[in-house]
Amino acid sequence: MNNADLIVATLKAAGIHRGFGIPSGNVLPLMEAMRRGGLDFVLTAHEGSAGFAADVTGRLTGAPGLCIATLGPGATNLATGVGCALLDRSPLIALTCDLNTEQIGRRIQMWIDHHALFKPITKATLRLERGRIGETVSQAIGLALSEPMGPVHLDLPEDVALAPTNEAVPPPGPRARMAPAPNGTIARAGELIAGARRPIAVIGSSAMRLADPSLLLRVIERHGLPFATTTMAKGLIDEDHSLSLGVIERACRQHQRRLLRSADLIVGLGYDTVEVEYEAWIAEVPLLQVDIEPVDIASSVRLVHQATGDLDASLKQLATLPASRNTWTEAALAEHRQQFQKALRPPSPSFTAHAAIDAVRRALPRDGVLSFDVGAHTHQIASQWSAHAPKSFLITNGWSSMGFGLPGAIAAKLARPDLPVVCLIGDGCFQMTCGEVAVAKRLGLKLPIVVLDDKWLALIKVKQIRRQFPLYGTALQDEDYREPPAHYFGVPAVGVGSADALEAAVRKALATNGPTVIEAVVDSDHYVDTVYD
Ligand SMILES: Cc1ncc(C[n+]2csc(CCOP(=O)(O)OP(=O)(O)O)c2C)c(N)n1
Ligand SMILES: [Mg+2]
Repeated sequence: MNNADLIVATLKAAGIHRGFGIPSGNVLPLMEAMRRGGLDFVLTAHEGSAGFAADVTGRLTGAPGLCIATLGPGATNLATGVGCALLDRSPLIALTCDLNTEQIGRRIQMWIDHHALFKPITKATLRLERGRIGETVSQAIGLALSEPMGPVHLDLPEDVALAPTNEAVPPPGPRARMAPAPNGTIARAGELIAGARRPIAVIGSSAMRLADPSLLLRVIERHGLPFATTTMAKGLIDEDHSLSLGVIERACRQHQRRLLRSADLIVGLGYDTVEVEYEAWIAEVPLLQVDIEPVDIASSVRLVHQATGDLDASLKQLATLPASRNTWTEAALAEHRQQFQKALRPPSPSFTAHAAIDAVRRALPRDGVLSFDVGAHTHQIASQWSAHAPKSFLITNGWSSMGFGLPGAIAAKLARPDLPVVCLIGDGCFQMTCGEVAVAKRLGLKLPIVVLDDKWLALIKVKQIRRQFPLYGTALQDEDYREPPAHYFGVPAVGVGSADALEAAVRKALATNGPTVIEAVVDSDHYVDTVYD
């Protein structure tokens, strides 16, 4: 056994079954160990995508995602995906394969200091050294999985990878549990909830990592709390619930702000301000925060109390306190939901982006997984989509990088082959990551890839309009629309110009082996009203 074999065995023992990346000569010893050891290497088109795919794998499997790159430019490409795992709090191991130990630090082709590169975008960056391989990989896994979860970087010199070892494969370490919130803090939280007449809970992305997400529903129902969510927390409770208010701070956010500001208590449940700061929307409403980290707020925010500690433990306690009551009525909440959803769909004779998103929702079964991307479409999808289950609504909002959607969908389909998965992305994001279409093809993934072709980097166009800048540098396509080619990289491509045609195309693609690119030619002019209201 060499050190590369030991690394592979240690990763496998932690439940890691695949790694995404792009090789070079320096990576080959590790890849050979992966082949021998039965840890799949998934070749991506870009290392950034490997990072996003590993992030999503971490979210869905509970074991850290793994991504692999060569030195220098491989590492810098990988960095974009690794940063995603930092700000979206996903467990991830980023492995860079380096020169031989004695060459490190010299002026040699491709070499840069990987530890300096990864320091600001990881929880730790560690050197793999002879004799300390098992403990270092175990340490990295433990750190990635401790709250707040995140990425850890490991640098593997080629000679270390190839060196024989007699270290034993370390057993998987115990999962670090956070301490519960200090005694009495949850009881106080319960008193505040019981004393409020118009409380609203806002569920955030820390709750995505609950061991038992059903605790959220128990708290909400116990105390009759109307609940909204951040973008990433959608689906943790079925949005068809009668207490559901939908997402905050996305399309038609003023509707949501008006309601939130009419509350007399906001209860942040796992609310991580990395998605959106409280001061953006909370105004004067008192805040009760229940999360894993102390709250990060501007001085304007009226924090009345916070309970910081293990979120499962906090919610379990909240769910067993005596039930509380408030003055909200189901009718008022239903009316609000209906007005919000109506505002998101301004009528238009053309094939709108909102109609396209609804068509995709209709075609994807309730339990299906959506992976989407960053742009104006993100705002529209977040507000308009109804999510019904945890881990069914995949997006980056802490990192908010274009290029997440397609590798995210590929990783989701690999992790959950039993579930239907749809990728829904803007044309700008498609242009950034279209090479991954070939990856989906090679892997034989049943995957509709819906591209919202609106000819613009629409989010930036809308910002130009709002700020009265002339439109410049944001158009993606000047010429008139042309039907897409018959295929991209052997993946069939179809153009659709209506909601019905899109729905039919997605249904057909979900029943077809392999991926399908569906280009939906949409009119996104309504974003000026819906996305920035
Ligand atoms: C890596 C990266 N570069 C730039 C941005 C800024 N940005 C956010 S949305 C967007 C436009 C996305 O265009 P498209 O995919 O067509 O989506 P649309 O806004 O048209 O829905 C840009 C450039 C970003 N978030 N990430
Ligand atoms: Mg666009």
